[in-house]
Amino acid sequence: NGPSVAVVGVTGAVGQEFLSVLTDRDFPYRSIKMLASKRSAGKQMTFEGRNYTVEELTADSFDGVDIALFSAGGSISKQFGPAAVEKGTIVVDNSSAFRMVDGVPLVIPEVNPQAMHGIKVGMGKGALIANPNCSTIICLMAATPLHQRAKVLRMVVSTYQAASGAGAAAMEELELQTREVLEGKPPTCNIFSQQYAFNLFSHNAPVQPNGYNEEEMKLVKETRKIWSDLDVKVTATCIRVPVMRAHAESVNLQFEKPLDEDTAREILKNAAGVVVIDDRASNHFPTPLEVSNKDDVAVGRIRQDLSQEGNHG
Ligand code: 2RA
Repeated sequence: NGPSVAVVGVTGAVGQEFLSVLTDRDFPYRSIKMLASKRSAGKQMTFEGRNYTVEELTADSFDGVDIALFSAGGSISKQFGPAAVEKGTIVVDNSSAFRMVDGVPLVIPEVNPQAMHGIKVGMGKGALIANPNCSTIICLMAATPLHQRAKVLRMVVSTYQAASGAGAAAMEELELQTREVLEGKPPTCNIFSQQYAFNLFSHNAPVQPNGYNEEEMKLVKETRKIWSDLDVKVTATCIRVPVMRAHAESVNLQFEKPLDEDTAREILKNAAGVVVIDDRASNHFPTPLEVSNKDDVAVGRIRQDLSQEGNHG
């Protein structure tokens, strides 16, 4: 029993993660459709002991599908998302296509599940649910429990984003470039316009006239929507670092009410989906290697900001 599921973009990095999460969470599906572009159609794959043929995504793919998980880029979501909703499918979309559209819930389940109120699987009524950008999800998983206690007025975020966020091809490019550089060969730059291995650079998203790139502006806009707080001040700097998986972030929060670091640590320890790794004595804090392939957001380096009045070293 359980709902019928479709994974759109199943051959991509996120599509593969969708499948792992279904397994990890023991998700009780009735059937599953593996959907991808024409290029990948016909590929054979095995999932949970069953063989599947990857099917080409078309407008008819969603007949009888209860839940569709989309991660095949914004244009595919725009083309097929609404068609799926018409067929009564609940679409969970990982692209940026609908995130800022009024009436489309932008949801981090641990943060604002109430935004999905009224959306129910198995009622034959379709709906679109967007999930935020990766940088916003990570940031708000940690910041929201603190925000609920002391209200965040301003947030300064710096990111250290891994290859995985740019997809499977970027991960392959990082590996290939690392080998090429070590062998003294010129690095192949197909996905990024510059050398990635042994380097870092400003995030590859287009830079806007205000000087911020689109990745940075997602943190600004999505935070406001998810917190339903148009006044929260957010500024971000997003950087791509040569790490295979798992983004890291520095998040500096300014609160309306006082909040000491011990209280903040306790709140985070009790927050759903968050683990605290904050061992000053052995200089052990979260690392990408440690959190790769895990669901929880790891938080560490929790401390008062000495530059703020009233905080002493
Ligand atoms: C990245 N925005 O660039 C992506 C992940 N969703 O890492």
